Amino acid sequence: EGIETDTGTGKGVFVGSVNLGTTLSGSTYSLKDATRGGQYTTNMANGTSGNGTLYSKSTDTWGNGLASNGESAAVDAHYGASATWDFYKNTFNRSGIRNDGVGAFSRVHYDTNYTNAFWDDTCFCMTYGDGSGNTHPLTEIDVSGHEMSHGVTAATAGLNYSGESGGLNEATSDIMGTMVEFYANLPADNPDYLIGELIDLNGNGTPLRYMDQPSKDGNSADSWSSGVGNLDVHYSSGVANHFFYLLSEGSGAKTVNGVNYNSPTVNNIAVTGIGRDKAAQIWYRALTTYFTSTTDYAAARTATLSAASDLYGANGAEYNAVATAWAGVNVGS
Ligand code: ASN
Ligand code: ZN
Ligand code: CA
Repeated sequence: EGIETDTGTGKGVFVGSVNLGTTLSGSTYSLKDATRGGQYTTNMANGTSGNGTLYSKSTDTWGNGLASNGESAAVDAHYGASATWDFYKNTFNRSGIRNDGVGAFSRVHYDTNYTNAFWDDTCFCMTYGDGSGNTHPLTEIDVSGHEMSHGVTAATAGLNYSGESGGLNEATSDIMGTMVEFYANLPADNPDYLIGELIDLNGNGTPLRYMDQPSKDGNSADSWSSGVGNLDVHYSSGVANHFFYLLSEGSGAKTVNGVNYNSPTVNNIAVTGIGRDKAAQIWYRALTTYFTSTTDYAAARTATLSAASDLYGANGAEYNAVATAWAGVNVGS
């Protein structure tokens, strides 16, 4: 019996109706994508150990958009992995998380009432819980991009997950997760500079994090101060998330894709954005060329300036915008 690469269709909880990379083996279709390093998606069926069971069936139509249909979260996860693969390949010519052509697999329905998602370098896999009440899975696309970007950071800079380097590690995941969301540009998930705006982890409709003004979450830092490295890494990340927003879009009030932002700066420093695509190139080059396990905010400033100089010229508009955006979050020379 033959094995062939196919294109299935699915309807996820958050991605809406999408095409999926699948495999037909004999008369059985599975969520396994040979075109992207063999990435596949498995069902943990509320378990917490092992690799789960590959999603397989006799038709190539998956999920119905409702969380009550267990395939719907699998559609989100499988599509999120494919969008993350395509984003890194087409934006940075990076072939997979380790740039070795090997795809990661994704596990859904991990545990019961599990309100998190995580990357694990050991299994080289992505895992999603079903959220509180097992009714709203954590499978939004910016979460997929966030978690898999932890794998990219581990394979490159290796930023230690504590102190200021930990904040930079988390921010790298928020930045690249957001870029994956913009790359996918799904009608069902309007791209924005908010993290996890659809999964409702807070239970009141608010996102987990806000890149334009991180303090809106009640915990994150908008700008650098000497104690910022003592915060949880998901809050010290605010400094770099804010830097990235400012570098992309500039300071003050702005509407992007119908979403209103307001990004204040230290001392009302005016920042003119260079666009998210150039900002992402600068961040990725800094991450993969200059950041190390112990990079702190001052070193991240130097690294991103070097990256901007490499990519767009010394003392060009992009270089100067990097300097101004860091000044706007109180990271100076
Ligand atoms: N979802 C969390 C994160 O990526 C998991 C963790 O604590 N690392 O930050
Ligand atoms: Zn993270
Ligand atoms: Ca988002």
